[in-house]
Amino acid sequence: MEAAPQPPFASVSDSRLNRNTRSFSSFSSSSSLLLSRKNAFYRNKHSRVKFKSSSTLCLRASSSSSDSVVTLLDYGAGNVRSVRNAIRFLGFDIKDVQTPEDILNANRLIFPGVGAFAAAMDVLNKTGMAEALCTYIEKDRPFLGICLGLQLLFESSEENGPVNGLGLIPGVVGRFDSSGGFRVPHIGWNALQITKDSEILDDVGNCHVYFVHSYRAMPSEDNKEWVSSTCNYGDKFIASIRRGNVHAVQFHPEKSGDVGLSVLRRFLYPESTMLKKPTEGKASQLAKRVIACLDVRANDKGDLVVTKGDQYDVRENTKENEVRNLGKPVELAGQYYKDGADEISFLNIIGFRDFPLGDLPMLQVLRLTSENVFVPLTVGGGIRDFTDANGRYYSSLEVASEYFRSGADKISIGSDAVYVAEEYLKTGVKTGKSSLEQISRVYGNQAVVVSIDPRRVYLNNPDDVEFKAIRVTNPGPNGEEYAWYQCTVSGGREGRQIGAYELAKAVEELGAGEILLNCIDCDGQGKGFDVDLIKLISDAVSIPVIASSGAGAVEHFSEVFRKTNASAALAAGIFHRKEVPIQSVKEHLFKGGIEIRI
Ligand code: 1PR
Repeated sequence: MEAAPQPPFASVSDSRLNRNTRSFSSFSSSSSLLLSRKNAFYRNKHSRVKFKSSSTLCLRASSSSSDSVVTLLDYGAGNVRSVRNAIRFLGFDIKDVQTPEDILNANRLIFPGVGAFAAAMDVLNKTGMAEALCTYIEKDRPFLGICLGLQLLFESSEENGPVNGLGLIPGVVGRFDSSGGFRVPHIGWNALQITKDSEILDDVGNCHVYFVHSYRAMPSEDNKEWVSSTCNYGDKFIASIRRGNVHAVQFHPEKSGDVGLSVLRRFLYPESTMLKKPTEGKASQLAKRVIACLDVRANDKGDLVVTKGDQYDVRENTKENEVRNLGKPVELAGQYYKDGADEISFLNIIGFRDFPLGDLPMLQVLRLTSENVFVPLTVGGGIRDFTDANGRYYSSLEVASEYFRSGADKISIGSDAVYVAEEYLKTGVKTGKSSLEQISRVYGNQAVVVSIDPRRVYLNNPDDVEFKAIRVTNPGPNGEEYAWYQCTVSGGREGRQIGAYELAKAVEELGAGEILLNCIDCDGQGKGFDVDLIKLISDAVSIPVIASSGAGAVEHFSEVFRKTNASAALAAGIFHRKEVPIQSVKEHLFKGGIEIRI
């Protein structure tokens, strides 16, 4: 069993997060996050669960009693830190499964399946846990499977298969079909159609929950007695199952904000007297996401700060020429979560020159943020193979793994993806050894974002270059009507001989699950996204594209969603400078009929 966790939202002392002995962040202000959290639970002195509709408290479950312990089946294939954090946040201790007997003896078992189906089944079979799981579930013991933890209950999966599953539920897990224009992986906040009373979904109502997966199980006559909700994404797939005390969800409650926490809470406190919350939201389909991005780097004093550049120049235009400081990373991330950001990205913008695993404060930022922020976290910067000063070699997979272990749900690769794509386009060979291929093989495509940093190069004639050039809406400085988008590396410092279009298509083939599409010309300008570029790339690939750079007003968000196939829009400066709150963006989109998570 793990050591007792920090109380939720305990103030983090500056010493937990410092570089060069300087403090640069504390989470103390984020206690307001908890204070505003509605419907927190508490146990009174008789240890009975009560629901307090606008509680300011989230006390731990009685630590002496065995019902304050949740058994967690983590077979070590990936990041289950978020699930752990959510369980602790709700006041429970965690007992990790070490042997099959731990499963059989559990009072409550959570199985957050991660990684690939075949690899997971292999571990479960070899360790005897598959049999123990079947016995536990057949005895109708309290169980909650999450994501792959739902899929493994079925007969088999097509993922690198067919591969046999636990065989408890009739059906085959198959891949989403992207031929109808639906982007795969299915990433984002989608709506549930609840088909039967499942108790743990009582507060979901018409709210969105967060999905991230490429495979899904389908409802059928044979499994209809299990299905408690479905979701539409191209086809209608199983979003959750429930039979007796056995529950499983395809979405991620630990990443679905307050609504997701309520799902976990209802599983953890089954005998509570909680009232069903009135249905709020208006969810009907996959929502467009609004992402807050935090460019992070050390300033000249060595403090890790959130900064923001103009066209990637992050230094103030003063005599001192210091790095612009817009706040503390953990604190700002907590604030954006509270404000309704659907996702938060941290970009370590000088990761290309520092060794990221030497950058312990950045890892600490992730660890602390993930304790209290229950929406997806992406981290990028410096993910590549690296040999340190002592000659020790670290693979990009090791670097990414450390980010995942520290709380990242997705990693983002910038410069290295450019080198990898260049090599792939030159040789036509997938070596399987590149950062992109290795990380997506181990953690899944959905966990790998490629961040593209292109710069416009204007042309009079599109045939003047070997790269994809397009007619641009706003001609260049000399009246040029065309442009190609040249990829850069090292934070825009070096232009490469590859276009954003060629790069996007290559990295999709190599295993990227999503593209973060910046534009150096628009970055920090507040004049709107580069709609030409975003349309070009989002039409060229079938993975989700995040539009980035240039947001200056709420209208820029509706424009990019109306005119392109972007799945999400990211902004930095307007949020950091408090010019446009996230809620205003959401209200504007909602009023304009664009589906968003409320
Ligand atoms: O190359 O793998 O080490 O990754 C480095 C990462 O850091 C890349 O994702 C790259 O985009 C980012 N980066 C490097 N230098 C800078 C810089 O600004 N000097 N940040 C930088 C780029 C990220 C954008 C920005 C939007 C929105 N900024 O996503 O947040 O343009 O800004 P806005 O709304 O204020 O216009 P590697």
